[in-house]
Amino acid sequence: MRVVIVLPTFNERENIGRFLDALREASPDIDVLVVDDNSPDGTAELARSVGAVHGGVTVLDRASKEGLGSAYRAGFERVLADGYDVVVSMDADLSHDPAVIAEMLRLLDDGADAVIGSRYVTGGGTTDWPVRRQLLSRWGNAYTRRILRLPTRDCTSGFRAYRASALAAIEPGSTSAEGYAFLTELVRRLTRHGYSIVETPIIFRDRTHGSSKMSFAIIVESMLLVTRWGFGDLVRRPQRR
Ligand SMILES: Nc1nc2c(ncn2[C@@H]2O[C@H](COP(=O)(O)OP(=O)(O)OP(=O)(O)O)[C@@H](O)[C@H]2O)c(=O)[nH]1
Ligand SMILES: [Mg+2]
Repeated sequence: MRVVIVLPTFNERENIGRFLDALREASPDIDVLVVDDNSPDGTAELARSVGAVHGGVTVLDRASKEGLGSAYRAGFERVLADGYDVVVSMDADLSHDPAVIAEMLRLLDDGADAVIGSRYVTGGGTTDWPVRRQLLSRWGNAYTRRILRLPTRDCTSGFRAYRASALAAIEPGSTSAEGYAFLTELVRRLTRHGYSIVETPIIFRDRTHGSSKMSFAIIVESMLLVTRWGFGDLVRRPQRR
């Protein structure tokens, strides 16, 4: 089974080396595609030099910072064309523990089409997050789940594994969201296509190096898109009966 991690990075120089080291320790055979948006701090060069030592690391260089959704679209397009069997997504800031990947692969093997590393199922959680960040994420996820009638407790976790055939079928290239709403958009499409999504608990650790790219605009985009999708569903629903 050929597995690849799509790893979007922007200014993760302090994390990328540590991330690749930890990944190689946990999963020596998994390839990595770093999708870097021309980070001014030299993340891409460092990823290349550490990657040359470890092997199996490719860097996709993009011209400028275009957002998480756009980075994933480019990365997914590349790895799906390359014929991988499983596509994993992770953050580069050490918030996601690479040791969990083995469990995700086991769940795919058991028949899941996608596995979400979930903070909001029993055994999952976040550490070191300020209360306002915890509330925002919890409230946002509860709202998203309810208004879009999604089966998952954590719709915005970036730590996931997809069966490549399922990911290709939902056509990530035609999504529109720029921020983390992109992740909700994929859950929504997987659900609509009838794919099985399994959540496995993760403990999300807040980054200790580098700075967050979360912005007010990204939060607003997510709330507006979720609300718009939800109302769209409401208008369409009676016609489907
Ligand atoms: N290529 C690319 N990567 C990005 C972009 N924005 C964020 N990332 C990366 O995507 C991953 C997750 O980023 P975010 O979900 O925005 O959150 P964050 O910056 O880690 O902020 P925290 O909330 O503190 O975790 C990290 O590896 C970031 O470096 C972007 O515009 N382009
Ligand atoms: Mg992060």
